[in-house]
Amino acid sequence: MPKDDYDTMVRKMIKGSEVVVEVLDARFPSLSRSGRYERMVMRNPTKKLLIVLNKVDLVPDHIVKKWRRILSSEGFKVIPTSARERLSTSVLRNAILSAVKDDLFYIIACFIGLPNTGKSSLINILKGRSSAPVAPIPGFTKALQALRITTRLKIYDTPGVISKRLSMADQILLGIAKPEKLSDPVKGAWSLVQSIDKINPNAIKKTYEIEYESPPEFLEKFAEIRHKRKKGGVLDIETAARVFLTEYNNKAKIPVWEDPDEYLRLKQEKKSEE
Ligand SMILES: Nc1nc2c(ncn2[C@@H]2O[C@H](COP(=O)(O)OP(=O)(O)OP(=O)(O)O)[C@@H](O)[C@H]2O)c(=O)[nH]1
Ligand SMILES: [Mg+2]
Repeated sequence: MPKDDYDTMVRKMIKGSEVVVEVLDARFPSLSRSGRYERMVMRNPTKKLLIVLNKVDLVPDHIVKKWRRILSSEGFKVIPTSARERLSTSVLRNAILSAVKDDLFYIIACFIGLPNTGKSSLINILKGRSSAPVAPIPGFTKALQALRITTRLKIYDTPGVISKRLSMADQILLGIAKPEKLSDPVKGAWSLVQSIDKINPNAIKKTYEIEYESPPEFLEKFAEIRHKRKKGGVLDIETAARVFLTEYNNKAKIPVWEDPDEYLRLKQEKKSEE
């Protein structure tokens, strides 16, 4: 289904829901936000928006706390969770139920967000058994799925929608660009190394114990230690690039997250320019 149709589907869901739960990747809260959907919910005073920072198991506590403070100060109710470790999922259920007034007995909530942030995983836990298919493949949920969580609460799982404002480099960093769909995986891998180095210059070096001066040098050494060679013994950089990208997406081995202080600094800078 084309991306625009997913967007239409999510908009329809937001229109039909009392509570909208925006699931962000706790590693990249600012990058994974959708201002457009947020504004759509905020414009309507009868709707409530909850922001979930999921995958907190991949981020140090003090970073999660800072993001929570920042987003709360912007006026949002923020709930940090980990579907993997089943952290705070009942807090999330209670927050959804108490977001609306008591006189409203039946509540419809929808979960929105970029692909792969953990929407289906969280809904499965709230439901208590696997109902929404989960996969390490971005764009796994293809259609709307309604799940009754309690007598009062029905939740719609929506497919993740990639915003047009996200650059390819950011999509790769967020792990939502499928390696097999990239026209040039080598350039994709270089871009990922560059993005990660910018945020945390030691993350890749420590994870793979490889010293390098540039992304191409890293990838060559990565191909070497993974024994990726073509017939004749020449290094197979393209296969190494795919392996590196796939590992990054599926195993979350590299410790990397957006810096909340940098976010605040940029926000301040923008303000003083206005
Ligand atoms: N480490 C970690 N991984 C998680 C967590 N929640 C989900 N995942 C993993 O993230 C991947 C995507 O999870 P899904 O629940 O399918 O994500 P989704 O948001 O429904 O994705 P789409 O359907 O593509 O929009 C899976 O490999 C999950 O196992 C979490 O809290 N921590
Ligand atoms: Mg899903």
